[in-house]
Amino acid sequence: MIYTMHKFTTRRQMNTRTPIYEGKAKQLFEGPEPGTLIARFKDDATAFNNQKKGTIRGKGVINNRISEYLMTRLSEVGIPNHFIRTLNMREQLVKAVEIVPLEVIVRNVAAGSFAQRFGLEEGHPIGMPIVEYCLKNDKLGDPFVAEEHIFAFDIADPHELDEIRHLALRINDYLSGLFMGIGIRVVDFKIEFGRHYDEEGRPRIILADEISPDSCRLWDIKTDKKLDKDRFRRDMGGVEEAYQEVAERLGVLPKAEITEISAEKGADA
Ligand code: ADP
Ligand code: AIR
Ligand code: ASP
Repeated sequence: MIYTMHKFTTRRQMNTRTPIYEGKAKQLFEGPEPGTLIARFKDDATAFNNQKKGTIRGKGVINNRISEYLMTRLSEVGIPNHFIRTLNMREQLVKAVEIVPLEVIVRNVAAGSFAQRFGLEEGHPIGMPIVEYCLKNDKLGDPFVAEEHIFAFDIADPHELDEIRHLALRINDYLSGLFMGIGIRVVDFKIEFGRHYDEEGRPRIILADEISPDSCRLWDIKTDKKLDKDRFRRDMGGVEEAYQEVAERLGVLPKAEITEISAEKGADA
């Protein structure tokens, strides 16, 4: 209800603003102050590097809220990140960073491409969390890269990569505990980092982009029910409901608002 006014503002603004970047799941606009950006979360969903396309109704609203919530909690435990504040149902203000073009993946349980690569059943436990790096390049299919590639191609220096790995593992610890508390296992996730420059022009590595059911594998602890984008990737049905369930369990979207989102026609038009 409290979002009604913002909703209209957003739609009007959308007609006059030009994104500076149009991604698969988000648009980026210039922010109101220098060094800021507005991230607008869309309902568009893609998988397998854009080969499969669709819409998940209400996803943008839910991911905006979930990402806000998780980034705020992570700030509280000292994980630096780009989130500044929520602007409306689909938009948040973030610090503009120079993205380190890596998809940083942390895995706790075998699933997806990892299960395939090593011939493991999905759900097979991994002895310790594993951090993997893929080059963020859709045209090349986000190829897997080793640390040596990262240094040789000047994607990040050893000090930065140390920081990225250290933060990724801390984020994994924190998220695993937080989701455990609501009966969800964090199977794996993808995060992105960027360089944020302070007033003296010194770069600092901070967490950027989003953390949401688009970027994580989240399974119900008791039933192993998938509550994430795999439902879309694998045509499992119940996609919207899964995103809603994560939001509800986290307590970030009251049921009444979820009903409103579900009923919204052309929410992302
Ligand atoms: P993609 O580019 O992979 O299609 P999205 O649709 O989510 O992904 O678009 C968001 C884009 O914004 C991503 O390319 C991501 O790297 C970039 N990004 C995320 N956070 C920031 C930030 N704080 N500053 C600059 N770029 C960012
Ligand atoms: N991921 C990777 N690229 C985009 C995304 N969202 C995420 C998946 C999964 C993890 O990274 O959502 O949580 C590992 O994906 P995969 O396909 O390599 O097993
Ligand atoms: N986000 C990537 C894509 O849009 C990969 C994925 O989520 O499957 O294709």
